[in-house]
Amino acid sequence: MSKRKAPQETLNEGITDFLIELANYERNVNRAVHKYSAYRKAASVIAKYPQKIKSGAEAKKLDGVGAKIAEKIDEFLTTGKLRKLEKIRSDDTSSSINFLTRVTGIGPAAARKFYDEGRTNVLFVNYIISNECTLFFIDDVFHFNKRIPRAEMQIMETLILKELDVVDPEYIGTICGSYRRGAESSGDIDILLTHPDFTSQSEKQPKLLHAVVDHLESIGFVTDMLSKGDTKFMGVCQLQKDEEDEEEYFHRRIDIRLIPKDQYFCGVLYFTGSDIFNKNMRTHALEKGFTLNEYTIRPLGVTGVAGEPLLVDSEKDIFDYIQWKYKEPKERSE
Ligand code: DCP
Ligand code: MG
Ligand code: MN
Repeated sequence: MSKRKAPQETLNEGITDFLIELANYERNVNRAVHKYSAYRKAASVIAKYPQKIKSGAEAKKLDGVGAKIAEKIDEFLTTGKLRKLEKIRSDDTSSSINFLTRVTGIGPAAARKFYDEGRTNVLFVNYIISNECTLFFIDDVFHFNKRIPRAEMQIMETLILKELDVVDPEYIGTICGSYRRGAESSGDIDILLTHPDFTSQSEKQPKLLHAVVDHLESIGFVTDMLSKGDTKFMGVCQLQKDEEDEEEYFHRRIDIRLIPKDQYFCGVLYFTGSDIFNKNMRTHALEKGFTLNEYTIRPLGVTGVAGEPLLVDSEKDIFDYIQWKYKEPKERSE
């Protein structure tokens, strides 16, 4: 996508490249998310700057470029390289960790853990990743087995909905799962996402999902990727500690699904669960002559063949079709 940018955007490529390399180093090796963001921000304002930068002082006038970065720009402009980067590149630990993050698609925390465990074999790491959190040390670093307190879920919900709006105010997002049912704690974060541009009749729009994931990654919230498809992302996230917070937040499992607008409410109903409630509701739907799944509700003909999907504009519509009393998410444990 960025291949065909206007020519002036490559004017300062030398500078933006080294800033991004430094950003990745800070995130992947030092786990310094704020430094990572600072370098990213500087790279992004410089990429938009329409002239060739001739000095650190000139760059420093831009919002997001501070004294330290200006100094590095001067060094780069006079010597054509950066001692700090040369050192990083020749360092064993940082190049191994960087390598793992690039090749396996895992994030910095996991990469560091793998490295510390002496497991730098990419195939091995891939194997572990594909068997998701079955190994003690993955569990140890991510705390996947620890439930997420509701208060933390609420902070994440606020953050996610706010950031969705930043990417595009037209997104609609709902945190489903046990959280939506009012649970005091949740096992993971289940986000459903839709956008008016995406319906079951339109083409696939993986970009709508990836834009959100990339953004959540760029602010340091999404830390690791376990799998990324056109409509489903599975990964790891972590709230950043803020000045007033006493303790660090754990890594948490996060699932994001992109759903066509016309199938959104069937999706929300399904992913709100519980699984037992879903099963019971389906059984009831069948008794009333409908087949219900995570995508659609369809009437069953006398021969048992499902017809066209019915129009659904809310969860309540689905209850109405099957003549069932509406149940609030809180009442959906079974
Ligand atoms: N679901 C289902 N059948 C399954 C798996 C999932 O109906 N076999 C639906 C109901 C679940 C929802 O998807 O509520 C989300 O799945 P989770 O495994 O995340 O379950 P919960 O969010 O309900 O519980 P937890 O707090 O453990 O995450
Ligand atoms: Mg869940
Ligand atoms: Mn889930």
